[in-house]
Amino acid sequence: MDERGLQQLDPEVYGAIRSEIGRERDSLVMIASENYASRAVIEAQANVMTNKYAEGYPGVRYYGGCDYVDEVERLAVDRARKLFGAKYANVQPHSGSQANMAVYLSFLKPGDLIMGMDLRHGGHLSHGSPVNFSGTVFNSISYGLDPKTQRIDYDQVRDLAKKRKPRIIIAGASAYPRLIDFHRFKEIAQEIGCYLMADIAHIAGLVAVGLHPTPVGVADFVTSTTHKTLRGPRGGIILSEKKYENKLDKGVFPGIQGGPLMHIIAAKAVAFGEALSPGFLDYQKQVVTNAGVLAGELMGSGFDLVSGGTDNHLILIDLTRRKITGQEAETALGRVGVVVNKNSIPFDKKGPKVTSGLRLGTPALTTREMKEKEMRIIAGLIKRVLEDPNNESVLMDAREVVSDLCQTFPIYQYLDKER
Ligand code: DSN
Repeated sequence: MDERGLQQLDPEVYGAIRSEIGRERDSLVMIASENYASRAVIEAQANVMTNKYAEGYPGVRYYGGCDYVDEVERLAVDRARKLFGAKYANVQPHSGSQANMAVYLSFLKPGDLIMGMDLRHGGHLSHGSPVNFSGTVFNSISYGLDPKTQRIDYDQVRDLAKKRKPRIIIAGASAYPRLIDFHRFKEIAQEIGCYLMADIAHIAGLVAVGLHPTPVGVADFVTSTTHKTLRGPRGGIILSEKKYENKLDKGVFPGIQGGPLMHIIAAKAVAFGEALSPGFLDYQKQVVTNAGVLAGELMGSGFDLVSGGTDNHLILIDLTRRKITGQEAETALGRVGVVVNKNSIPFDKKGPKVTSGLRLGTPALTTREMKEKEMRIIAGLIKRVLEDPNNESVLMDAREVVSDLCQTFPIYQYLDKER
């Protein structure tokens, strides 16, 4: 076998990866769903377990040679259960969407009615959007936010659920800056006799340390990704009760997946171990503090925020009253090295490719150990850029501020030694 390293064997791919390392280091990553995985997580996913087929579950596989992959899957499951206080964990879903798909297909029939938050109000594609499998395999209806408070209108959720009687209600979001009351959702689900699924992909890290009320033990099913606030490898998990174990296990494999990605499961185990360590609470506290300070500074500078602030790791700026669209704002900030994404806001008059909103998050900046002081600096530069996006001298100054911050808060220094 050719045992040359990547740099020698494939300089093109190696070059792109080196460029990506540079991009992640030299910019302020403020996409609310992104983070920097630790060295240990990255090392764990770049391992020979990528070679191993392991259809089935630990101890009951359809392939020989599974002793060591069994070991890492057991570790991942045990740690996930401990981290979230769950009776059951499945760590095999390749992604959050796969986790959601496995739940739906385990407990619903094609054509059944599902009910999630409207994508345009902050929901997720896999919660019933018509352009996603969840809205084509199943019939779907959606609840939205209260136009005044821009928070979940639980009375509307209840009225809609009582009228339309979905088989499952999905509580969870991709762009909702406020706490979600899973108990209120559970009451509604119980009232109409349907399942409740909580998708905590965005807030999993906060939930793990108790900074957001947990849906575990409240919702029938809890799904998540592992790479956002949880800071693990890209992937998904399902948490639930013992009574649903058989159906969920079969729903994932053979239901929707074949061989699990055992190298990723090894990295999930590492990430759950990191999340169980005491430092993780401090990290999550700082994520929330940073988001609060950033929100306060932006509002102090005259920006409108959806719902008037944040309780979690993300902020949604409403640009309606400004002379700039979400798309233009994303581009302008991108030019100075602040990486964000345009995002629809509730009742947005602009389409999803333009939008009137900008979503910002603090998980990645906080991993770089930035704190309140840096949030104030960043809020100032966002204001200057968004108010004068075509002024080259404003952009040049902002680029310098970004560069100073990136140098003061370095990341992935160990990769320099691995050229
Ligand atoms: N696309 C992810 C996000 O950015 O929130 C959700 O899957």
